[in-house]
Amino acid sequence: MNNILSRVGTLAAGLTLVAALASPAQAAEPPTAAAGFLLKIVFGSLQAFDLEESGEDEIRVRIIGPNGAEYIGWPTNGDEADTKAGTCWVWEYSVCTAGSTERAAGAYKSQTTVAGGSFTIEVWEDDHIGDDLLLRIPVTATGGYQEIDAYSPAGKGFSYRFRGHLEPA
Ligand SMILES: [Ca+2]
Ligand SMILES: [Ca+2]
Ligand SMILES: [Ca+2]
Repeated sequence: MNNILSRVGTLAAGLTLVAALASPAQAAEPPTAAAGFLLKIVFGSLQAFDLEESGEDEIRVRIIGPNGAEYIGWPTNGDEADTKAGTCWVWEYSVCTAGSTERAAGAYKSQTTVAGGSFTIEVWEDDHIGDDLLLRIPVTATGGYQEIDAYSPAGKGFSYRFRGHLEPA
């Protein structure tokens, strides 16, 4: 995992990092009925209702594995996406509200987990001193199709919504 972690940010765009997010400790646990059943983390859309900054937020999506390893989610080149208020980035499907401006988000890096596996989806805003956490979505995989739907906490001065799901890989 250290090796994978050290390569974050340097992976060539287009290289699919299909990394099982199960930690070695998890893999050593007694098998359950669904052990080893792979689930794909699917990104649907990400809507910016209100920005953290004025003008544009520079955002990125990361997936944090159970051992703390950080994986690039989007943009796949490790950069950030300039986002205006009202923008709704669409990966695989739109759950954008009326009045938003839908934009094709392009590719994201597909990751997999297993039934019972835990990971966290984070959306960050790039800043000069200390980036701003826009969304933090802890997920524990139930083993089947599972919706992921999260809003920024109220009262933060910004508002984002991430939609996605888990599905059998
Ligand atoms: Ca900005
Ligand atoms: Ca910024
Ligand atoms: Ca900021």
